[in-house]
Amino acid sequence: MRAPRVACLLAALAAVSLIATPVSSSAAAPPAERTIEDAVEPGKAFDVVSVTITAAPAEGRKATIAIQHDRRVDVGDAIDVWVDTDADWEPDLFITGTSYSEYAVYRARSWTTRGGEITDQGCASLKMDRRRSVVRVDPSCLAPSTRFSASVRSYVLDEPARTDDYVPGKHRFSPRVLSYLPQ
Ligand SMILES: [Ca+2]
Ligand SMILES: [Ca+2]
Repeated sequence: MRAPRVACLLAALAAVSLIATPVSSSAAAPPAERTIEDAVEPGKAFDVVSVTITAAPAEGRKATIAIQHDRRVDVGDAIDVWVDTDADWEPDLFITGTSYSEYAVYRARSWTTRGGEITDQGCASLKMDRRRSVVRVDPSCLAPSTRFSASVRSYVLDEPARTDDYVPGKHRFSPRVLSYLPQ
């Protein structure tokens, strides 16, 4: 009689810990990485199929926003990325670039208004290569940051606005990710 009861108790404890662990950790801190899958859409000019947002490995290092496309980058392909670094769901940085890796970085005043250009401050960079566009960003370049989120628009210069692909959506941020891996 005793052994089954102990086994039963252990199973119950295991079940409780399985339930309790993810709930408490997600309430305390966001994950260090998230991937947002996006539909394959032939009607989009420079289709995005996923965006993976990853914490910087340590203070002073860069976090990454890796955008996967369904084809190789070509002349005229372009990327806009908004980043919220102070966790108020308002854009702080705006990175815009065209193939293959010409880009500019601005402070963002809103989703549609840029502040000053800060490309030479090393806050962020963009590299478009084969099927990937990768933004590397210093989450704390404007102010100390603990979590961040991103929003992506891909498009082709001179193509109509309806062919733009927004992930996770137009003027919408991804769920938050840690700015830095816990040390
Ligand atoms: Ca898509
Ligand atoms: Ca913000």
